[in-house]
Amino acid sequence: MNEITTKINQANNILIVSHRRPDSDAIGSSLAMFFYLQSLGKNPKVFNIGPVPIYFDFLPGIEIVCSSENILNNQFDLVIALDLAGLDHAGIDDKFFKNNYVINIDHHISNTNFGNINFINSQASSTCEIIYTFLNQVEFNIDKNIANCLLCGILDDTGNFSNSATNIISIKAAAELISKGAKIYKIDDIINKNKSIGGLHLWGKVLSRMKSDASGEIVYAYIKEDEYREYNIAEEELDGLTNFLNVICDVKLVALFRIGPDYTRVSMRTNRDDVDLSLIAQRNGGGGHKKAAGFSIDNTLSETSDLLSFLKKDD
Ligand SMILES: [Mn+2]
Repeated sequence: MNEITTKINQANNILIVSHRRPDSDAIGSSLAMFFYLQSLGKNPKVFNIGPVPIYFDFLPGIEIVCSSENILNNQFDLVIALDLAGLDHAGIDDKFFKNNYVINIDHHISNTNFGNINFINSQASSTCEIIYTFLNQVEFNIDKNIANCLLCGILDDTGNFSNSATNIISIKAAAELISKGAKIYKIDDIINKNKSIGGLHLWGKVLSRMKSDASGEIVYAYIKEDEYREYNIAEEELDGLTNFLNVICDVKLVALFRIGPDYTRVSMRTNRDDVDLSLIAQRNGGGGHKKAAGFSIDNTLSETSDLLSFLKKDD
């Protein structure tokens, strides 16, 4: 922790970067760090390759998130990577990280420790929780903007304080963030109630495709990315669908395949304590947590492909 504050004190131009297809934790922690650095008189910038879901527009500071790689041509004294389990998740050339001094702050158990300083706490519910603890330790006075950003990440990564990542620190942090002005009901409206009719029609189609393996323990479904266009919806409308599949009881894991033109992305969830999805993800070149993880395949698949083979490698 001291090492981190020393490096921040020495730096002026600082780039904050998180993972592509950012979630509440990536964006919330990035913006909270941005406001903190700005209050220290630094010159911080936030980069995310995107796409940044439009429903994050309510977050204070969202307009400063830059998705153009041109920003990477600037000189930085320091790069702070947040919620970024591995360099390949940033969606940019690894060289950028190799050429800069990197502080890596994350809660993914699969984090590859790519930073010059690695502050990884896989017990933390979220990167936002880690940032909250950090700001308290440096006795920084959290304001309303930072409180909203941090609570957004904590609320989403804990599944509204209900999943296995939920811990006493996240709940205490939430209470304090609310006392600082965070609006929990507004955050919940934005991150959990952001679908359109067309989006739910597509959810229905994907749900109707659910299949299970012979044992009935693995349940999976797929979506083809051109269906977003067919239904005239943004990709982010499918956010939450993998969590929704995870309401099925007595299964080992659920998975959603997002089939693109030259890649396929797989997200997995489980409720079982004896299953470690981060291992399945890592075997396929991905990462994540024990109960929520994902990976990408470098080619497109068809609905008749052996989707199950990617999930069963750990057996
Ligand atoms: Mn996270």
